[in-house]
Amino acid sequence: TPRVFSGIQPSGNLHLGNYLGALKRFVEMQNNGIESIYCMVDLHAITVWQDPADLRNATRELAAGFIAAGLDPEKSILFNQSQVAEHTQLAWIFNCVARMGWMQRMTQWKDKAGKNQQNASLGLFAYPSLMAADILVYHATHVPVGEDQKQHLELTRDIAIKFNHDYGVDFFPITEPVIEGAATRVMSLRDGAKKMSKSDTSDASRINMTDDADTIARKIRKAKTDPLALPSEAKGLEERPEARNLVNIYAALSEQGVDAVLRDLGGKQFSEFKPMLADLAVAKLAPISEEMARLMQDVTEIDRILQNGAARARAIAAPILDRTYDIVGMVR
Ligand code: AQP
Repeated sequence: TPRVFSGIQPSGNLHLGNYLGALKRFVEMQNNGIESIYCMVDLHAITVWQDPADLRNATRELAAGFIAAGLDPEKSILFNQSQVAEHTQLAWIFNCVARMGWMQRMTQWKDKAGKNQQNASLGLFAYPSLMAADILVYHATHVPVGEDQKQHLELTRDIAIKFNHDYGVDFFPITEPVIEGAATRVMSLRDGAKKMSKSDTSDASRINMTDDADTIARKIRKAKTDPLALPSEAKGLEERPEARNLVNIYAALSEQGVDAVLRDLGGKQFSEFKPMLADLAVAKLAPISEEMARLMQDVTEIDRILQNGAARARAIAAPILDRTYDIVGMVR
């Protein structure tokens, strides 16, 4: 039976890319009746420095974002990673399965560690091993993510394959990444070559889930574009990364294909298209951000939901970790 797992880091600035690439699709999976486990991955967040008070707030705000976007804590399991110790316990086993060379090839490691790798945290280097544990401690079969996580998911498969091979078992499933839709890689509004990112120092580069209507409209109005009109088919967006990005966002928000959008809107200038996109973005995001703000007024309720989710998550993870320890030869 299919089981879905995915996570988002509570590192602040939850943005439109996280929503379209991840959250919105989590809700679709849940509503298709697939057993779904979603995690605020706080242990991943601290691989780079997080102020403790900010981390606490970002974790609750992310949980509010999940619920406001349509995740039902009764149907899906919602929790934060550090409350289920089995993730880190399995990650240690995987640290002993994975190879240094595998980690060194990860583009996120290279990007985030930058030039001074010696000064990056050991946690940042081992990040993909913990991510493999997040997924495999539930024997999850499908992982909905944005395009940027594809390489980490391939590594998750490699770890499962090597574990199964080394111990001569058929224990961990080979998970399928689910990377689909018009917005698997939402780009920065200021630079069509960079992905929209929480850590971009320019706030104008992204639409935050907490932005109000005026801010969203202003950021879209100022988004970088080219002087041409919209083409009438997707082919016409090749070599036009900024235009393609805005059309992809429109398509994803309006739940249409890019070709369908361009059949309607081809020939329009950006001066006309941008206000349409802004109206659509506000219509879709404002109810979510309002609900997030409402939920954040009662953090004890959020904490209760996370705690309850953690207990349900642990009930699945504990027996799988136990069997893993048996396979590895730990005396119990
Ligand atoms: N620009 C994006 N387009 C589509 N999907 C995206 N995701 C992230 N950025 C985009 C997806 O969101 C989920 C959670 O991401 P995360 O917080 O775990 O990872 P991240 O890559 O660290 O997010 P950011 O926003 O880019 O943060 P920084 O700046 O720290 O790198 C994942 O499914 C991811 O694919």
